[in-house]
Amino acid sequence: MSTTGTKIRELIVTPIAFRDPPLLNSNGVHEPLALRCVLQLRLEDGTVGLGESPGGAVRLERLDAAAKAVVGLDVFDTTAVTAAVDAVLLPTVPSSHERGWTTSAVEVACLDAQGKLLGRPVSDLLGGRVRDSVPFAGYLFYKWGEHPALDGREAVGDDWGEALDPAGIVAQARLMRERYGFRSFKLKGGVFPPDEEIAAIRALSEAFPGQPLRLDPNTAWTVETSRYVARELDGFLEYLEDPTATIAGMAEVAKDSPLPLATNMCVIAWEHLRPAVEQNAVQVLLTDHHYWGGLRRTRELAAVCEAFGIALSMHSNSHLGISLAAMTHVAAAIPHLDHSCDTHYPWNLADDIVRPGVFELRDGEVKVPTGPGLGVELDHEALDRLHRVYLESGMRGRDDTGYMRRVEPDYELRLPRW
Ligand code: GKR
Ligand code: MG
Repeated sequence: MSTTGTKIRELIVTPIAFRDPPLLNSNGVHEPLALRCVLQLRLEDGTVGLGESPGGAVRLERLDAAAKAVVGLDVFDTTAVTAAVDAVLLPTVPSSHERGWTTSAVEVACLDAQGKLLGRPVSDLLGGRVRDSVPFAGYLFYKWGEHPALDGREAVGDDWGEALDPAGIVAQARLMRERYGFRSFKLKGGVFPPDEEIAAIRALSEAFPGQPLRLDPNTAWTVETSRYVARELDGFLEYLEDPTATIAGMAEVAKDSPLPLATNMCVIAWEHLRPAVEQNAVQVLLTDHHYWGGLRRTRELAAVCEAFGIALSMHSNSHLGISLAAMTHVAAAIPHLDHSCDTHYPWNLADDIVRPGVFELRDGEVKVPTGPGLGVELDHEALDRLHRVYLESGMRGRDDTGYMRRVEPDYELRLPRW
């Protein structure tokens, strides 16, 4: 194929804001809006590749810098594209993890464009799919029934209702099952004292016998508390996720934990793998192509994990359909994906920016799109609308703690809390 048409003409980055319910976590509560950036990578022949990245002013600024660095490069030379973006960020962004958020989004857009040029799905560019559909877990959150009235804004409810105790969590899981057919569940913990969250997991286990369950308090616990919870939940969880902070802390817990420990917090860059393996800190890694360097690097990461006997799962943040497409393609191409993937999609899909019809979460799974590239089409009207929401909101970063304090002024962020 000649390279005349495959050069990158421009990268358009559009910041958007979309609705998010009041989901609670160890840092506070989700704000009424979540931020993402949508990437449109236009080639000289007019082909457009799509990408999606977490939003906010800092990430937007980096993506804008990346947009300038990639013009004129060949879309098939993702090594050069990544190197160009990395080089432009390096002087101001020393963390490889942080640079990864930008390089990953650009790589996904390149792969989408490549797939469109070749008429092949992205999973083929990753070596081919080993499964036709990808299992996802129902991601359960403690939550308020509505975003309270604040700053002259009226209260905003949703059709999930309140979930602040074990019965509420079981009811939410039933709704998730009814709407999307999930066959495994993850509970976001770190919100209530550990015994209450242990009770919620036991209630889920009783309501859904035999279904894989996991609990993730996002480092809300000390090593001692983590050990206690691991003992209490032995036999109830497939893994315990980020009970405590740091590789060393997780390694302490792992020493006598009857449960495998998982992370998407202490092993988030290539340089973390060696100490994590040496200390046997984690037995399950939640990959996330959004910061591990893209879809191809995620496949490489999977091979490294396989070599060291670390099982694989997948992390997610609030996201929309381009990200779901990318997650689905890479999960389809990873031979040993040991657990269902996380996704926030049910919480956010009402504001999607891809045209409906391609994706359906059914029986807890998403069919791998077989059309060219990621297999999704941008809904330009939705994109324009959500861009206006972003501009009007004035919101430029995620602040779960600040929002919580505006609603409950005495709230203090403490990690570990218990
Ligand atoms: O959305 O509140 C949340 C989650 O806590 C998210 O921010 C985490 O990144 O889902 C994530 C996790 O598994 O840690
Ligand atoms: Mg997690």
